Amino acid sequence: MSETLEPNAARVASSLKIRRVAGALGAEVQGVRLSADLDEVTFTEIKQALNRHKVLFFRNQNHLGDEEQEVFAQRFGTVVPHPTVPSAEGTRALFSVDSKQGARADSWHSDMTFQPNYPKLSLLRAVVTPEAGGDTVWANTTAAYENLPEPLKRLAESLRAVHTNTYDYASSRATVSAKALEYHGVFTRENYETEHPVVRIHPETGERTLLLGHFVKKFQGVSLRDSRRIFELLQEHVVSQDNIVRWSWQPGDVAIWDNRATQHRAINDYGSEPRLLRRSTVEGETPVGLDGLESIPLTTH
Ligand SMILES: O=C(O)CCC(=O)C(=O)O
Ligand SMILES: [Fe+2]
Repeated sequence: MSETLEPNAARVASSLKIRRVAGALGAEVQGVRLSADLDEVTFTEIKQALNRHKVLFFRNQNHLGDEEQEVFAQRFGTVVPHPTVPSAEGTRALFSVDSKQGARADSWHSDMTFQPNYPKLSLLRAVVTPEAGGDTVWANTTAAYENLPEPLKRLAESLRAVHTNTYDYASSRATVSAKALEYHGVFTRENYETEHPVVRIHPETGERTLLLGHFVKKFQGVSLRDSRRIFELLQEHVVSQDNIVRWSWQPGDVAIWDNRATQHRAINDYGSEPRLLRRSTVEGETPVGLDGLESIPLTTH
């Protein structure tokens, strides 16, 4: 890893404390009050830490309401709404992860990869958390690529995947609640499909990273049956136990992740308890594969 990603230099100038949470990725940042007018030194240090640790956690950000979250997220770039799920009431582009609305997000994905320039970064704030459970886990898709044996790296590099928002949500569930079905209906009310390289080059760190997750429908030029097998083979390397970090939420916590270098999912172990988080997503760049070929939108809107 390049020395320029080390946060030590900037640490002298700001009061940030960075504590790694797991071996593979993830760090808790202490000593900062997130807001739109955060000084440039601290903000730069946060962005450097994000490139290095992939997901950052901030406790006790209870001063952030919906409005403050939205303006802070804008510091990172253009904040984009979800294309099919209406934004939370009274907000410009906040996405509600609300258990009462059937949103459980409990399978591995990167956000909105069914779009060409899917978000580079997501910012999630806990509003209501269950007494126990409802954690979120993230996986490091850069390490997943790096740790593949050479022949599997070559296989991944040769593949292009079709990502869709109308993925087969119900296939891994014995039962699906009426609320979850209704939510899925809204999520899929318009079809978005994009062809992405399976290995993309991260535009900021230059690292290679695996671009998979539950929006993958198939690989181009490969049967559905073989696609499923290849997907499982590669995806298992992403989500292995030694490649993840887990965060146990308290109200006022904020997580910011590099959506180009991670996947995530919620742990659905809190029954009917309420759980509410609010997410901002910041527009990303269209991925480029190792052959220089960009992602291709397969649907028009
Ligand atoms: O509910 C969670 O923990 C994660 C939700 C999610 O996938 C997201 O906010 O992008
Ligand atoms: Fe997500």
